[in-house]
Amino acid sequence: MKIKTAEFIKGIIGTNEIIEDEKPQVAFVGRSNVGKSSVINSLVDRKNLVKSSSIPGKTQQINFFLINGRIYFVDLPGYGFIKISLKRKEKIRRMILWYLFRSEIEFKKVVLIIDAKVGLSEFDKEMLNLLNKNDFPVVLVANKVDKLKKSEVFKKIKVIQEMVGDNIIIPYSAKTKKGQKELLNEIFN
Ligand SMILES: Nc1nc2c(ncn2[C@@H]2O[C@H](COP(=O)(O)OP(=O)(O)OP(=O)(O)O)[C@@H](O)[C@H]2O)c(=O)[nH]1
Ligand SMILES: [Mg+2]
Repeated sequence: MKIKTAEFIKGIIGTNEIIEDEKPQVAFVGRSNVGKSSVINSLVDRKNLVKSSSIPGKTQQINFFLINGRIYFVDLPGYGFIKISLKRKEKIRRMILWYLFRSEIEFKKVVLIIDAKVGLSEFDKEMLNLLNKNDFPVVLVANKVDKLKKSEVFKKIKVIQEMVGDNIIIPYSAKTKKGQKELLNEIFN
C-alpha cells in the first residue's frame, strides 16, 4: 500500500474516545531513543510529522497519526528511560501497558523497535514476551543499521533472530530508509 496522506490527530495520556475508533491501529513501541518517532516519519516520507529528538524521553504521550484516512500509526513514549523521575517513569510504564494490554484494541500490528547495535535489552525481552504471550501480531524492527558495517549487520541480526525464535525481524534505518518497503509490506499485508 502506498501512503498518500498522514496527519496528526491527537495525543492522549489516558482513556479517550479515539481508543474505541474502529479504524485499525498499528503501535510503535520500544525503548527510549531507539527511533520510534523517526521510523514513523521514514515510513510516511515526512521529516517532521512526528517530533523526534536526540534527547531520550521526547515522546511523552500516545500520539495518533491517521494514514490514508483509514489506519492509525500510534507513536508511544519509550520505556526504560532512566533520566526522568521514578514517578514519571512509572506513569509512562503504566500508560504503555494500559494502551497495549488493557484497552482491548485489536492491533493490526505491533512494531517493536530495537537498536540493531545494542540488540535485545532486558526491557525488550520483557516486552516481546508480553506481546507474544498475548498473541499480538508482532514485527521486530532492528533500527539504526546505518551505524553498522554491512558485515556487522548480518551478524547482529543473526544473533537477534536466534533469541526471538519465530518473530519476524526487519533490519532498518530511519535515516537511509533501508527496509522501508519490507516494513510497509509487513504492516499492510
Ligand atoms: N543514525 C541513525 N539515527 C537515528 C535513526 N533513527 C533515529 N535516529 C536518531 O535517534 C534519536 C532518537 O530518535 P527518536 O525518533 O526521537 O526516538 P524515539 O524512540 O521516538 O525516542 P522517545 O520518544 O524519546 O522514546 C534521534 O537523534 C534520531 O535522529 C537511524 O535509523 N539511524
Ligand atoms: Mg518518540
